[in-house]
Amino acid sequence: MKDAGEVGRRHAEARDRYAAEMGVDTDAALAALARLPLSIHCWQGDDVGGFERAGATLDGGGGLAVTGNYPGRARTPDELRADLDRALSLIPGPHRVNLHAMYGEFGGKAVDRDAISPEHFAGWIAWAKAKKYGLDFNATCFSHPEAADGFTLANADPKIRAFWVEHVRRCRTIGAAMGRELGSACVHNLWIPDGSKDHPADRFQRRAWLKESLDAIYADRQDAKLLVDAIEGKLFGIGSEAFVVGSHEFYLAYALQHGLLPTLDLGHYHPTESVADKISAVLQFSPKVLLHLSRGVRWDSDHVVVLNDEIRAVMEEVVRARALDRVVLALDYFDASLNRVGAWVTGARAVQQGLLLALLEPGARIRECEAAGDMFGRLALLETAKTMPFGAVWDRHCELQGVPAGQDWIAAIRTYEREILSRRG
Ligand code: RNT
Ligand code: ZN
Repeated sequence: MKDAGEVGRRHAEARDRYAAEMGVDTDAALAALARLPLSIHCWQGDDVGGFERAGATLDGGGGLAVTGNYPGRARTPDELRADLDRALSLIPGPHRVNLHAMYGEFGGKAVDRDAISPEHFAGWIAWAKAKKYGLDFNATCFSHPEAADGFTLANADPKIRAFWVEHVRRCRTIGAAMGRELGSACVHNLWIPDGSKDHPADRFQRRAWLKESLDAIYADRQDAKLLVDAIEGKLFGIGSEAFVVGSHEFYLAYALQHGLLPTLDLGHYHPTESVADKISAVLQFSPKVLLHLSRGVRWDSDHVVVLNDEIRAVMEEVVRARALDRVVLALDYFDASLNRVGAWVTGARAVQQGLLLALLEPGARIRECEAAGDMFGRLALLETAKTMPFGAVWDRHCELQGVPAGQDWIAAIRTYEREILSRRG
């Protein structure tokens, strides 16, 4: 641990420089950062396996590819919770944990997706309550025999559509129960894999079925104080290269028409398309937007998030749009080739650092330049902002939030690996 005095001293110096050179109040930036929760996805901890069948991992169904076989994957709910606790102790708060329906605790019984209920999540809710975490939730419409032909809510078979409608309806009830128990609205996000490898003869009918299924699902009224609904579109997946039923346009239109949040996943667009640019467009029409923070490498590969230009641009747009209370931030990636607790912490801290950088941007001054037509001034200010002592402000944030500053979190993860993860068979 860095000596507290040193972190404070360095921050005091940085604070003076930000105030004098950028017209930025670092304390105000830290206060804003400390208010914004980040929803941590449980599925990085076990390679999107879940607890329905012992030792299950993603079996292709769903177009999500998890690669790698690094030792230490969580095999039980208790292991996953312990790993999450360790990760969250190294990530500045406030914390939320994002669960998928496949992570229910079924006590060794086979409980199919159309039969799950809040009791199967009692262990998660009790844990979250004790630890003061919020919970978010997702229906799991993949890795299941009824999804084997690649279609769920847009399946040609009405019985299969009804099965998945029932699953998602139950998931929304479970989400509302989480919201009620924890006193904080649960965000339920719906993503389905439906699509096809090659060009279908009839795109229209598939989308009509999906619309019909969604209408049946969202006809159930849930209290907005307990449950917030989001829907996530996508461009393509493995096995759905030519056609995805739930495309961006489909879900954006549906969300706006029905008052649901559109979910924008950083991996779900053409690689040259900017998700950052979409934020100020969508927020003209939707009160809020859910961001799935991920990192594509050449494709929607779901690599661990790092502090790259894309993350920075997204966070800049959130801050510049004064939309900090209009975005829901959630991690969404899965890399099985490295220490999974390290993957969580690396990505979460990168997101928060991107947000802090954006909050430390000399916003008022660059707007003045822009209003005066001084484009050189705007560019030059943004460039000089890049060499400001951002790290000193970040370390102060960590200290204030009671998590390790600097590099100390790396050693904590190595210790956990030595003592816990490496002992798992
Ligand atoms: C898939 C979507 C979706 C999933 C999670 C596991 O392409 O991004 O959000 O990653 O639900
Ligand atoms: Zn996603």
